[in-house]
Amino acid sequence: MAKPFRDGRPSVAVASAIFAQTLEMPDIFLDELPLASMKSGNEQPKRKTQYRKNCIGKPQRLGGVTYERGIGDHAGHDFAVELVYALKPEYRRFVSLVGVDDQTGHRGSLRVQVYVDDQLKAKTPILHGGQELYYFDLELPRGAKQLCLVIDDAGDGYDYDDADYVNAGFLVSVPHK
Ligand SMILES: [Ca+2]
Repeated sequence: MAKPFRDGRPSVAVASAIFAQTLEMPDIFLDELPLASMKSGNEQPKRKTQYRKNCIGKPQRLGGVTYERGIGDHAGHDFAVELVYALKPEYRRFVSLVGVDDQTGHRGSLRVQVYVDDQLKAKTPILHGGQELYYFDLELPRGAKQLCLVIDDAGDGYDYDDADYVNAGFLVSVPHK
């Protein structure tokens, strides 16, 4: 079984939801934290990030697996959607499984980038509905102030670009290696 890397490089892609079951759970979940800010172009007034649901308020499902914890959102039309979280000193790592929600019926395509204090730390390839998932596991630099998740439509329009971040959040201690 491959192990997710621990050193902050762009994360490994995973092909199977079974792999996801072996991943480390965060100590603090994104779905229990407030958004520090959000940028979503001119859709700002009507956009709403979903907590413990996909972007239309249904259970989050990736690769046939339903996840209880996570956030759901949607790529924007010709603009990137940015979700910003404030970091606390005790946060050591950010982890998240990312993919296109199963409700799209294998449609949709998107990319996710992770920035820490405006510096790109990790990014997915183009993720397609019903296909690959991606796992972020990155070290947070000491003193980092904010984490920003950026979703874009992968350049082909935003239809069915339903992004799930599941088992997503922060670990507050360094794991044994
Ligand atoms: Ca797309």
